[in-house]
Amino acid sequence: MHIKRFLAADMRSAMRDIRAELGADAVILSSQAMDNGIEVIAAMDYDDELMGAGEDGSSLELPVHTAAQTNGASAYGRVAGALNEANVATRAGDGNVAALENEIKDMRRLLETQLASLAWNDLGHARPLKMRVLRQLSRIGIDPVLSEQIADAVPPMTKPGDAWRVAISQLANRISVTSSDAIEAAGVLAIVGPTGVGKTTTIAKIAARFALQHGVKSLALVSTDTFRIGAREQLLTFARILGVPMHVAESARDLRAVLDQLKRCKLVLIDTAGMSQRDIGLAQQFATLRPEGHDVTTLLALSAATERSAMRQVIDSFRPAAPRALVLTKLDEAVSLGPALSAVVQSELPIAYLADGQRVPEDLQPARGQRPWLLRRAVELAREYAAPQREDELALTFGELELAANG
Ligand SMILES: Nc1nc2c(ncn2[C@@H]2O[C@H](COP(=O)(O)OP(=O)(O)O)[C@@H](O)[C@H]2O)c(=O)[nH]1
Ligand SMILES: [Mg+2]
Repeated sequence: MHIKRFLAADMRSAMRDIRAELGADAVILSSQAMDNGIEVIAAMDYDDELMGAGEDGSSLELPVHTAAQTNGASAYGRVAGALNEANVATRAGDGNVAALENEIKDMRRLLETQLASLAWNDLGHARPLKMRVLRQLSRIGIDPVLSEQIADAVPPMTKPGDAWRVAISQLANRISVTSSDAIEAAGVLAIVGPTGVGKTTTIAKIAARFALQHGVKSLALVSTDTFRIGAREQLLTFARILGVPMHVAESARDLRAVLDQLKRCKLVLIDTAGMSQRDIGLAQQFATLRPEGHDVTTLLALSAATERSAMRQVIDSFRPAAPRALVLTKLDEAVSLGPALSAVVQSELPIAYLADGQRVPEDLQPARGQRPWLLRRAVELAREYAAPQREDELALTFGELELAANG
């Protein structure tokens, strides 16, 4: 393909110059507004035999590797054909710049799609093992960027039969868990997270577990969820059943007073409201109590049934609350554990507890020792529920990542 750069005052004169120099079959690859006009990259009509055979240094070799040559040629042929059509449309359209720019955008997108698809095909030839691992991780619902990291960490010489096991252990290594005993020993635990993820239920479960082991004398519950009567009542009901006191704190100042009162308790559990700015603001103030001797350990509750993009948003929103660990809830409702596991890895936080049902306290497990279970479950769910994979989506997702990684 013979590619040349044109500078002109406007698109119309650029088109004229391109036509004069490269002929009527020249195709536009991109255009960009410059300070004093427009820069257009144009190419002579695509020719299989001329691929990368520029003599004057102005030609660029597109990154097609031999292994994908057959595939590549047809993909480029399609792109070139489409570009030609755009060119014809432009000539007929008599310089409608906006329409032309849209065409160019479409063409560029098409080109990118095709390049991604070539990169994906290429990977199949060059690193079939990596491609297989990527397919499997994608089936589990693992984030693509994380999947790339994991697949790259599988040594290329791994026996095909071992690759998946190695990949899963690579994933497991990136998930950290913490001891719930150590967390509870910290003394004051607050659970933050979006409304409805199971914060209050988790507080009740932790309280009940603690009461079973240590009795209720050194245990107290605090609610900062002062907006919704129902929410407070819910905690109060649990508190009554357990026979532990429940306190209410509306502000950081209230909380300081309550915590002063509860200094002798071994475990104080703080239930919070949700995700409004006020809730996050209050959670942020937990840290300000530290210099006064109230070291509040914050746990972020994440529902495993949340989808990937929302998961990321939750983690970002609660960063100011400086959570020390995660509680993964609703594991019994999730149809894929990919989003949760990806979020755990990307949050760089350890998991403290796993919740897999509504029963208090049975459906809460310390996360310690549960990693194999989590991964097994992730694989089982994928087997049971994952939709068939679409080759074009895989190609687009991973092809683009491959292109980005290979420059
Ligand atoms: N299936 C399932 N439901 C849960 C779990 N944890 C909490 N729930 C339910 O989710 C709903 C909201 O829980 P709640 O503790 O009030 O959430 P909060 O708004 O974060 O305090 C309630 O119906 C709980 O019974 C869990 O692990 N699995
Ligand atoms: Mg609640």
